Amino acid sequence: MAWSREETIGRDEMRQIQLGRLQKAVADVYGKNAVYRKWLDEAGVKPGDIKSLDDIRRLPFTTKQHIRDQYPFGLFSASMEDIVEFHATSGTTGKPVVVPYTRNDIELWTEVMARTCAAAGITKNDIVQNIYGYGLFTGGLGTHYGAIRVGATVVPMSGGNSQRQIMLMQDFGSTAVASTPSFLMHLHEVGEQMGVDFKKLKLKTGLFGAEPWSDSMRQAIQEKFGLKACDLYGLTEMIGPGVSFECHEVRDGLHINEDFFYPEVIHPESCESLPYGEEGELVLTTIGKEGMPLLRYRTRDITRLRHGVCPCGRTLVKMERISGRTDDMLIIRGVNFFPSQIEAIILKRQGVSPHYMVVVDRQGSMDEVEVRIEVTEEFMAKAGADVLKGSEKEILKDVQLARQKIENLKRDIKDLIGITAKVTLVPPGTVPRSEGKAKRVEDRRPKGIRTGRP
Ligand code: DLL
Repeated sequence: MAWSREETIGRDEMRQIQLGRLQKAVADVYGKNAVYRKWLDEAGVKPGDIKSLDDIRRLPFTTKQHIRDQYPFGLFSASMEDIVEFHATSGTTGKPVVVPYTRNDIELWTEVMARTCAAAGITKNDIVQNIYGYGLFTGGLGTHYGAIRVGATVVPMSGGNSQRQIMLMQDFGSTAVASTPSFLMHLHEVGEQMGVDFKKLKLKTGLFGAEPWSDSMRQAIQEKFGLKACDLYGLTEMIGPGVSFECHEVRDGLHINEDFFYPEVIHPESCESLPYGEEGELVLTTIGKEGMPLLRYRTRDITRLRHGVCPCGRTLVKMERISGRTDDMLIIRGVNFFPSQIEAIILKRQGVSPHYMVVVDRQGSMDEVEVRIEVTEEFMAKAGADVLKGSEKEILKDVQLARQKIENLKRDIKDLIGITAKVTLVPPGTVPRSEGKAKRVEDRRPKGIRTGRP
């Protein structure tokens, strides 16, 4: 069942709501923020020029760099006395992006996250173990607000503390979990060492996002934990988690909260708007936010949009699961690929685990790719035992098996992506783990030649 009426209204009514809110958003930034007023003046657009939704194309784009250039408060449209909370990106590649929330923004966030929780099937009968980080990262508090709004009991764990997470998951009988998919896979490893069978726990729902994850990863999580995994998308600049969500009934694309975030898809190079159904970069405009409304924000995330009524009854426009980012995209010897494609390959093969790292380097004028993949504990234990036994025949068999695995993985990578990569099998636990988003790429090439993109 949908949480709010707006999730199931007709197209005409939605477009009317969107137009009214878009007009207000443009008038607000023009009237309340000197930087946006300058940008709009430069683009030759006045708030009164927005007469239809198509007029959004007349507005200039906003990029992460634009926000960084105004660090920390230059793009705020509300005064400090109306701001009640800050969040920010981690800022690993420079100054963080700081986002302010007014009371109404917190209300909007709570509303979209309540929709998300309800769509995943979370109710007041659930105990939600919230593993997203609390603090400046938006995952923890966003999920917290939404879960409380639907009446669930929140266990505000934040990230890390794997053994404690598992202990409380067992003792409290958590029925839902909210986490990055990579961290949950890590918990499974730790749990296995503790002798925990996660399938016997009460978990039945999972809210996963904050990083790209494949359908194979979804299947692996569902099998290992015996739960239903729903995707959840968002970004700090917009609000945090809650831009779009999957319904547990269908899980085929994410419903966009388009009454608050107006979506477009553009060609990442020509910046032309693309029709529904075509893949490109997602661009979002906040229509309803007060602290820092953003016009046509370039997310760098790649997806496509779809209209239509979902069998769950929601009429909200859907976006496909994110296939990668324009700026994460690796271009190796002219071939474009996303590291997440490697994950799907690994998950199909026995004896290796989905902990991997793609290392890109340049030898002379050639790009070289190495994919480091962890073997499973079982594989390692058997090989170790054979060495101890000193059985030459068995050791030889293990080596042959490892070689075969490497060849198979190399072939899979070549078939899917078209590049010849070096595959190295490494012992379990040696690929660095992250408590938040997994870091999958180490690009050692000089900066200018990494992706060929600005
Ligand atoms: O990751 C907000 C969030 C928290 C979303 C918890 C979902 C759950 P940022 O740290 O600003 O915000 O990172 C935003 O993460 O532009 C995407 O590239 C990526 N991302 C977020 N959700 C997904 C997802 C949070 N479901 C960036 N699938 C976005 C793929 C995702 N990528």
